[in-house]
Amino acid sequence: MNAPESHSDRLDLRVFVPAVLVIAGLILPIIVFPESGAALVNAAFAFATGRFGWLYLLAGIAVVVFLVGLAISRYGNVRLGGPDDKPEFSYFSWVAMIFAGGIGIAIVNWAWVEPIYYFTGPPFGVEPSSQEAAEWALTYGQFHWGFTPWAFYCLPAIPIAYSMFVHNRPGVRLSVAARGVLGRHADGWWGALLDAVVVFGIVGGVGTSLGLAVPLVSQLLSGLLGVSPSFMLDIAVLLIWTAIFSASVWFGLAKGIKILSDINVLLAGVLLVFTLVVGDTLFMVEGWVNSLGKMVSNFVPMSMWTDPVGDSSFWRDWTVFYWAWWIAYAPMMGLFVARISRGRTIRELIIAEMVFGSLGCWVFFAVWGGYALDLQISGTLDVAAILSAEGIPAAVEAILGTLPMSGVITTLFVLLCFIFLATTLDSSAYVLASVTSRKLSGYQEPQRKIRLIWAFLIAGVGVALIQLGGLKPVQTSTIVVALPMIPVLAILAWSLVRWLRQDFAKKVLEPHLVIEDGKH
Ligand code: NM2
Repeated sequence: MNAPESHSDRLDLRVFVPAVLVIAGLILPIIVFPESGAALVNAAFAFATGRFGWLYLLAGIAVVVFLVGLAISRYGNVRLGGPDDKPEFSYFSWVAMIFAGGIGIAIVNWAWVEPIYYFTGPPFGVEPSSQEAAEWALTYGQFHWGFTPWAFYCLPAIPIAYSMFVHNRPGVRLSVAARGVLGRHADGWWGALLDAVVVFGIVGGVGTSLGLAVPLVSQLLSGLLGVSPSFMLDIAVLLIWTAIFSASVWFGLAKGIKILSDINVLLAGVLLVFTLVVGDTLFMVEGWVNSLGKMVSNFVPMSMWTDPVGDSSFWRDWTVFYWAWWIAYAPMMGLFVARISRGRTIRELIIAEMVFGSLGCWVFFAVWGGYALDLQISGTLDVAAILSAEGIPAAVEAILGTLPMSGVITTLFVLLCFIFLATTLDSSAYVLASVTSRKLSGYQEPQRKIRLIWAFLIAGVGVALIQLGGLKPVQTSTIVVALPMIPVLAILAWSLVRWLRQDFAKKVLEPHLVIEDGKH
């Protein structure tokens, strides 16, 4: 283990100040000039997804092919760490942290309602609300939360972990992982720009997640407590959230983030099993099996469907939007997952993300999505009508209301919402603190003080966005940031391949393939 340099964990003002300025510089105008700010951001978004929608799709399938190839190749055996490095966490906690870090409040909103949107507005020119539409509805949920997005999450983690634990380079930053290609520019302006964009992406992303989460939880709480929704309730919800995730980030990886992630996964498991048992179990299970088959056999067409002749908007509105959203979170996830993956092999990392990450999301969509679709098709509850009239929080509340013991279940669900978002926020604050520390090694934790500063900054951005209504433009601009991230992903992959070739080509090829004489 490398002895950390003294003061290496101090706040690095050279990164912290520009990062805060970038956040303020991008968020303040949106809040101060809401109309022109929103118009500008929307134009940038329309440009990115309108002109470059195809690029997001190509990037998606390319990343899947690259990672599957890497996992199968002999480089998959390369251990992210020195010969004495043992994994820091148990397999369950490691996978739980990966899952809970990258999946937040979005899944508890969308798993219930996303299939309903697909059912009423299906792809491939299918008749809305038809049997075919129902099958695609379940399939697309699995696709948009499956291999491709998890591959986006996984890619940056590998070169970052490689730089941290194989090369033992200090600095938990994306620029460090791009060094294989950027060379010494990684320490100069290019590197600084890259890290500033990453910080903005993370703060914008978590700010938006908070903004999505507070209305949902406020709606559910106001129903449960019999109080009417108000600004004070929103702020109370936000304060509880801040207390939970600040505590978790204060206690650090092993005592805070890990424990909260374990609870997160277990509580989600309880609610999923409950829904599976009390709902039409067979419909959900059959729906899942069917949709996995449909996804596998249509994986390439779904991945590359740009509808050039029909020019429908499904692929842009959903696939491109989702790919961009996941890419926006990918640097945060890369930094976080790299930090917790010391001692794992490249193959293990790819399997944990692409297989177990996807599996986790699939279960949510199969069970909650299947349950909601069953309500819709059987006529028990017109979820689609509630969605279009009152929005997602009201639809989720109505769906929860159809479950037996709905009061208890809704209470547990609210608890799950709190924990699910908190586990994304604590990883984000942890990563931001690492990025803005001087030269942290992969063996150190960022200072508590810096972790808390970021926790409060995130909460502050959340309050400002809720209060001043800048949520949508900030979400949109976070997604716009995903476009320049596509070449960055390519640079990271290239860096990794270069390093692997330099460091391991001979080792990987020689010893394993020799058949010793006389042994046959
Ligand atoms: N993703 C998974 O709030 C959240 O759930 C953050 C969103 C990228 C769609 C992650």
